[in-house]
Formats: sequence, C-alpha cells, structure tokens
Amino acid sequence: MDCIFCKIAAGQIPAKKVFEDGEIVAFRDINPVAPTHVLIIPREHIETINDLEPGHAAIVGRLHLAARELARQEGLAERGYRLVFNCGPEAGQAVFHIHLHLIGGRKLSWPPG
Ligand code: DGP
Repeated sequence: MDCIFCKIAAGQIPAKKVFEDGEIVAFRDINPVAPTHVLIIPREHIETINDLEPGHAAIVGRLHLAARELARQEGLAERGYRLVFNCGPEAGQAVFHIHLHLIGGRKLSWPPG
C-alpha cells in the first residue's frame, strides 16, 4: 500500500519515533508547528475519522492514552497542549492514514485557523 504513514510504521522510511508497540506508533512531525509536535497513529491503515467503526473504539482510545503519556514526558501535562485529528479537505487533512496531532510547548491560539 502506498501510504507514507504505513511505511513509517513498518520502518521502511525513517522518522523520529518517540514510541511504538504492536498497535500504535508515535513520531515527530516533519514540519512542526510548535516545539512539541508528535503524530500518533495506529498501525492499521484507516484513511479518515469518517472510516472509524465501533471495533476501532479501543485503538482510538489507545491513541489518546499514548498522547497523555507523551505529553507528560514532554513536560506539557500541566502547561497544556492540544490534540487534533484533521478530517477531510476543509480541515486540511494531507495524509490519509488517521493521525492524532499532539501539539504544545507554546501558547496556542483559539479558534484555530
Ligand atoms: P494533516 O494535515 O493532519 O494530514 O497532517 C499531516 C502531517 O504529517 C503534517 O503536519 C506533516 C506530517 N508529515 C507528512 N509527511 C511526513 C513524513 O514523511 N514524516 C513525518 N515525520 N511527518 C510527515
């Protein structure tokens, strides 16, 4: 499958991985928008949030638990951070393998652009 995040998960192309296990992989975004910008993905190829099914509930939960732990490791737990899934064209989704953005380390504005 020609998916860049599947290839990162499989170790076929390099990435700065910060966590991986049998189900999920987390790595630093190649184009960070903040001092901490980590992408947390399932190994399973799921194109968008629209494609989630009830059977994905556990893996989606695990993405968030990994984000919580990585935020703690990055010193963001008390400072604050943002978790984002972009879905579809108007949200600017560029890679069609779901990924949870963990963004922090600076004051983030709201609403997002
Ligand atoms: P999104 O717009 O939510 O689809 O964000 C995709 C993100 O993926 C974007 O912030 C840049 C990042 N990205 C794209 N290609 C690569 C890559 O090859 N390596 C890494 N580390 N990040 C990538």
